[in-house]
Amino acid sequence: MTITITAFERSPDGGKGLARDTRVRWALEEVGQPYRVRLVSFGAMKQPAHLALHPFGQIPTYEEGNLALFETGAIVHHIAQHHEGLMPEDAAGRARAISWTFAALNTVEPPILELANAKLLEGDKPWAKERLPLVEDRVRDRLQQLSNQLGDADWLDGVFSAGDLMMVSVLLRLRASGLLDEYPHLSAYVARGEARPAYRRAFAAQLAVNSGKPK
Ligand code: GTB
Repeated sequence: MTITITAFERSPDGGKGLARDTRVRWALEEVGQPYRVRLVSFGAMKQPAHLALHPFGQIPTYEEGNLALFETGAIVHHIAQHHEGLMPEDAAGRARAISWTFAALNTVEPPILELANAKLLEGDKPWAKERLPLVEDRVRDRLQQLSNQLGDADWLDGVFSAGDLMMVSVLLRLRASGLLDEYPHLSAYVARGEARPAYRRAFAAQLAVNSGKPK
């Protein structure tokens, strides 16, 4: 059955791979599933046709036959459950991979988003300079904990899994801040993720959409 995802018609990052369709593309590439992409404008995302797929008017969405999903956690989990390549063989390993997926989304991503918002949305507020170091330190706390856990292992729990895919995707958002460079185990981990052929194909596909002339 054909898989169709949605992505920004033009991503605000200009193709750096930070919009969340990249993690879904990456998951599909890891499991070798072809997919189509429907590009949507910011305006179209808030129209009834898209809201029927995504109640919050966002990308990405995932359609496969009668099934329509939103939320990257749910989408990547669905892909991992139905295709080989993103989950360990054993039941306990699969459960732990799911824990890491949730940890990426619920524990590591929130302070990273807080930092992005502090810079992008609140950077011009009179209190922004005072608040920023506090927000950065909350990110550092999480990075230190994650780095302690990972050590010099390649992946979070043995073999590469959906948990690593999600964790690397979340950490990539930090690259421009320089914070990742303070944790060599984590920068090496992210680099390993980016070096995967499936990630490279996903990155190239989103770049092809976003590197063209202004539409
Ligand atoms: N929790 C949801 C999920 O994981 O699927 C979050 C989805 C989400 O935030 N989607 C964003 C969106 O549609 C795009 S990815 N925003 C439009 C809106 O809400 O109106 C977030 C994003 C956007 C841009 C950059 N960037 O330019 O660097 C990075 C990340």
